[in-house]
Amino acid sequence: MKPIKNTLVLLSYNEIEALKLLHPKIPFSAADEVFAIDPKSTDGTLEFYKKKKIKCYLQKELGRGKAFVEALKHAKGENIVFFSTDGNEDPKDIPALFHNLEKGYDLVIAGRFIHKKSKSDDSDDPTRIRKACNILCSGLANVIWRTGVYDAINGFRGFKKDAMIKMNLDAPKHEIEYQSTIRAAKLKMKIKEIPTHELKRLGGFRKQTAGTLVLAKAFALFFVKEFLVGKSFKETSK
Ligand SMILES: Nc1nc2c(ncn2[C@@H]2O[C@H](COP(=O)(O)OP(=O)(O)O)[C@@H](O)[C@H]2O)c(=O)[nH]1
Ligand SMILES: [Mg+2]
Repeated sequence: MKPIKNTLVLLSYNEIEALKLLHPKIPFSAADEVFAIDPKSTDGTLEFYKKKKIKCYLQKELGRGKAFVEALKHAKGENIVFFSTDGNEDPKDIPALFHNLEKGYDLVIAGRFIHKKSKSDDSDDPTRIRKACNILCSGLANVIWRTGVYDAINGFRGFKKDAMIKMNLDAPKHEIEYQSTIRAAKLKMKIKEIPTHELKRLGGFRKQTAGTLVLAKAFALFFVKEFLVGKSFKETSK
């Protein structure tokens, strides 16, 4: 039997509309192991996974951060790529994320900003305030921790499993991605950003329903907390 090297994690919360359209486009052959993490969707997502014989682990608590931590418990591969099934992420980028992890990077981020070939989906952000906040947060993390990336926040990313364990991530919600970029930099890990085109959501609705200002405040508070934590998170690492 082929050893499990690459694990693909599908993240969903009531995404049946997008999942049905995305499924034929996902390059499953790039992974040796595929499973989903889901906080008990009620729209047919779980039944779809069953029909397609995709193993699904149910989260006990809601939140993307909780989903990342749950995935880490189950992943057998040394390389883990997270793919959100709402249509925003281009499945064509999955092999490139695995490829860069295989090359030895600890964290590989699909970046939506600044790079010539990058593009963000701003269809629900007409004033571009959310985009500006994302770029600002990414810039601040770069100035303080030298992350070296333009997009510190996008959830479309891959980790070396060992690196993810060392990061000892504990942000419960959407701050998890920002936390992982910051902690990778604090630990002087090898980070790579590859350009991506963020696509439009395919049906369903955003789960992150808070307004831009509420989110900006949450990220600002998180930023201060991560600043105060410094490198002390390492002490509790397994
Ligand atoms: N497993 C899991 N997925 C989630 C959770 N919350 C959101 N997602 C998924 O994460 C992706 C992005 O979420 P969304 O709220 O749409 O955020 P946005 O893309 O930043 O607008 C979607 O595929 C959601 O279904 C959660 O608690 N658990
Ligand atoms: Mg989305």
